[in-house]
Amino acid sequence: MKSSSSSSRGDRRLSILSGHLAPRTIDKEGSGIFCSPTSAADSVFANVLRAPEDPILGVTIAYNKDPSPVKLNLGVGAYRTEEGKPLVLNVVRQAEKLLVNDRSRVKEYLPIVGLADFNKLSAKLILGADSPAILGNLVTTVQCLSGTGSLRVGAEFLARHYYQRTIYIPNPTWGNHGKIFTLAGLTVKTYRYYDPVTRGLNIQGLLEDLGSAPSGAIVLLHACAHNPTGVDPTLEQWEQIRRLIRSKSLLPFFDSAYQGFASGSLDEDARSVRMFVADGGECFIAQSYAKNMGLYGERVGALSIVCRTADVASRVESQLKLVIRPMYSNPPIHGASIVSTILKDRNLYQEWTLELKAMADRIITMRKQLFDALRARETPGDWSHIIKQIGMFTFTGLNTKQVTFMTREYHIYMTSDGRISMAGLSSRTIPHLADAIHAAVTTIV
Ligand code: PGU
Repeated sequence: MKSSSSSSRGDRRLSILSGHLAPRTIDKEGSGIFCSPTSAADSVFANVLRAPEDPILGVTIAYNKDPSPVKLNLGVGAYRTEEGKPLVLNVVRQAEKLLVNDRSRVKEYLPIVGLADFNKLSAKLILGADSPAILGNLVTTVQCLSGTGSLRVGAEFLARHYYQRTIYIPNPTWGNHGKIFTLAGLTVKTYRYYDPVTRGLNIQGLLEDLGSAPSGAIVLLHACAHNPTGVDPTLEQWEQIRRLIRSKSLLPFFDSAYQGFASGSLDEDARSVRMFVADGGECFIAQSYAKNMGLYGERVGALSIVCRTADVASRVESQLKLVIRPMYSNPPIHGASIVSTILKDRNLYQEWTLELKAMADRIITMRKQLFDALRARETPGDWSHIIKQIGMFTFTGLNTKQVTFMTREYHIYMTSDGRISMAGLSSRTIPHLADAIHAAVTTIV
């Protein structure tokens, strides 16, 4: 970059002042922008405000700064072993070895929609191998950047091609949902979901709110293991929700970030989605392999759009490409290759289901142990929701002040809404957490 002081063409420059910005000099002939010698106050970004940390990922940043040897991170939803370590699944290591040893593999660009095998296998995984929608070519699937990227691509497509701009998301929901859909250009509204009194589903409120949504509105549904509440509808309640959604021509958009993590069974956890696909109506599904294959940082996921005809599905796909191409051109190859290697090999697939079940079971064991530990301490309150809730999280009911207290006094890190990641616990750390919860609820109201 040229510096204005070193140039002899100062007379040919136009000086501008924009708001609080420092003066800049612009070459009249348009050959470039020349910055003045800098001090922090002169920066063209001097008026940029510091943004707060992310409410979920920021918890890890705070945790990393804490020197305490007893610190515990229950913020981010990431699986840990009994030893408190991140886990790379055995099948993932095996698939990676196969990939490395296969000299025919190259690092060329993938197509805009990603790896074809991966897309087909992902649709099968969520919809079922014998799904009539797949057999009839009614589904278009594109590989995206994990669950978040899949949601965003779906949202951008809807904002461009769908007549209704309003999306209803549950209250509460994963903190990023509102931001993803708003930035894509949709209007976000909420529907009642959780009842803090019963610590269960507010089915009445949910049906009322969706019942008064405008025809065609989009509805975000968590396929299973609702984040943050751990409260899922029963199959009968799903059926009620489905009937209402279809009768009002609402458009379901499933977020499936925890398939296999709720019950330990991939098919069981896909039942809600399959119920909606079986009725022949349209439906969006964002899948993530972050949790169920432990591929967090590989950013591997898929967006499937189930349409009414094969022709519509292929036209939708052609437009998805126009969404993706200017955003990130095409997705990364490695994670999707791992997933497709596992999904298409009978033995690896079988081994994956066992490893997945073991993770789900360990989480369930942690629920039981935490519940027992609180009972043993005679901690005031009914803690049965710890064993009733499903998936990676417990929505404890602890308030922000109690959470702050637990972080300050016990070095336990969690999101301020009182959500704890059960996957971050081990038999060794449960007594510490139970002591902290006991102290929090008996000290702070
Ligand atoms: N949808 C839901 C419901 C989620 O809980 C998450 C991750 C995602 C989508 C996105 O996951 P991807 O990694 O993009 O596949 N939620 C976790 C992870 C941390 C975060 O907020 O991204 C959580 O702790 O809530």
